[in-house]
Amino acid sequence: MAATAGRGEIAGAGADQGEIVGTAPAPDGPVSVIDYTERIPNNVGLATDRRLQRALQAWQPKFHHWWASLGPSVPTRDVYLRTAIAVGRDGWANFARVPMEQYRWGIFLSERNPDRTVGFGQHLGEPAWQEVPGEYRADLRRLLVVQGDTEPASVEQQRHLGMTAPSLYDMRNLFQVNVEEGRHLWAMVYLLHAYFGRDGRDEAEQLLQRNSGDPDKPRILGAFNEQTTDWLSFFMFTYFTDRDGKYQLGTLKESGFDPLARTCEFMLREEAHHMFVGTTGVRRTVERTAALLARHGTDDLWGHGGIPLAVIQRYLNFQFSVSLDLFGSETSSNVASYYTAGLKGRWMETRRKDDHLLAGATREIPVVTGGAITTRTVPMLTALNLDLRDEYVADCERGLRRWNRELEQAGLPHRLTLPHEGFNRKVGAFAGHWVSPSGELLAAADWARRSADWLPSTEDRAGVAALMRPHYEPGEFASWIAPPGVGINDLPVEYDYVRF
Ligand code: BYC
Repeated sequence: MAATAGRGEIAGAGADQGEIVGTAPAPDGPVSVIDYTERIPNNVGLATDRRLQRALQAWQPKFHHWWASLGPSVPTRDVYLRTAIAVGRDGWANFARVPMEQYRWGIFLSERNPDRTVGFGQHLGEPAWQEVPGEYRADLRRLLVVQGDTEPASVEQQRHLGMTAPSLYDMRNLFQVNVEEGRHLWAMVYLLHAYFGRDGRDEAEQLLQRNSGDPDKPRILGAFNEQTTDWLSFFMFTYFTDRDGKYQLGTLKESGFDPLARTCEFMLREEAHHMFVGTTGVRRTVERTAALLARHGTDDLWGHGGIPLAVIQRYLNFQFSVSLDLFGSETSSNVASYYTAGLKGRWMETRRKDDHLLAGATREIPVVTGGAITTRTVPMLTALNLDLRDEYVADCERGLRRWNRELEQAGLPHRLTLPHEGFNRKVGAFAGHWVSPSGELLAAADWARRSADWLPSTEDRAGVAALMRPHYEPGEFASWIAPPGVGINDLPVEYDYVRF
């Protein structure tokens, strides 16, 4: 029987001596096995393209240098990590203890469907492109660069979190997320090198030269220059910001440019773990807070080793609002031309029951005019950023329901809520306006007076920081977070997932 993602087998003599070798666990779907004998593991036949191979091999030491200087800062002996060994539907993950610096980052594309056609826009029904159409070269390169830029940015933002991990289990999950973001960078760099010649190689260099928060060479998108100050921000980041990644990758997976679609399809499988880390990380934090709140009858939980629910809500407000900015403006001529050209589709494009052209379609978008939030009708094509954002918000609500169940089960009346879409926005219709979490349009002075109730304050961050003490004994967990129900890959929660 096939292993499924997240339950892959450990090659070698067991969890302790396992190494990343061997074939995929017997799959029941078609697989394409990744070649780990190559210096750059890949399933794209790199060995047959000497020029490309040489170019990527020249980039590889720069990547390793970047990882060593801006990747995880805690020194470890090895970490229990999963690595992709096959890209088919089943049996793609292999778990083993790996010294982090020896992690095998590689290039993995989902299998090619030779019958695939462009699913939307003016090229609807034409065979999917195996090369970059000349007229779309600049737009495609831009999409790859923006996507690629976020991946190393998040590793940089999370660099020091290992120092204060609430458990070895959580530390391992952090490192798993980090190595996979590193691999996603490889995914974009491969496409840049393989399909964009010299420009692509230059862009690949730049991806390592911009750095999160750097005043001179910042990362491209706003949220990736914010600091991930502590583990609560990390869980909120993996819940809200990685989820933007899931939705953006979902639209690029529909691309008419087939190598991009196949790349994103495989990235999305890895992304599922990042969603898991965010959903369960926040859930376990809320679980502990709910238990303490019920026991002590007060939300002033600092002295009891927990994070007040009001602080969790403020962290949530912040991360949700900066993640909404990542969708761009509600009306965008960029998104209209990406769609019409067949470069970037909608979420679940192929399942939508319309003409996939959207020429005459319209929709309402929010606008702020005359001191009020109203709507205006615009061509659907220009509103596709909002279409995607709506899908994202609906998904965010689902996680929130799970967190609120923890409060319900503890017999508490409190509930977490998503703030209004206009709250704390820097991009789009609400930028430059002051909107409360409940959607009230405020004067600047009112905002200045009240925003400390809605966004994490310096004191909140200091209180959370004071709780961030490392817990490096197997099975030990920090006071502010409940342990998970199960361990990784069926191992016990007490397993020593990271060794020093
Ligand atoms: N910050 O026409 P507009 C992930 C720029 S996360 C700064 O409304 P458009 C991950 C915009 O570039 C997913 N600038 O925007 C998560 C444009 O500039 P130009 C990353 C911004 O183009 C966690 C101008 O403002 N992938 O994978 O329709 C961990 C006008 O904007 C921002 C992608 O985003 C901002 N927030 O949409 C690891 C997919 N927003 O062209 C990884 C690729 C907008 O005038 N990117 N601007 O110079 C895209 O599809 C689009 O570029 C965007 C923006 C959705 C980002």
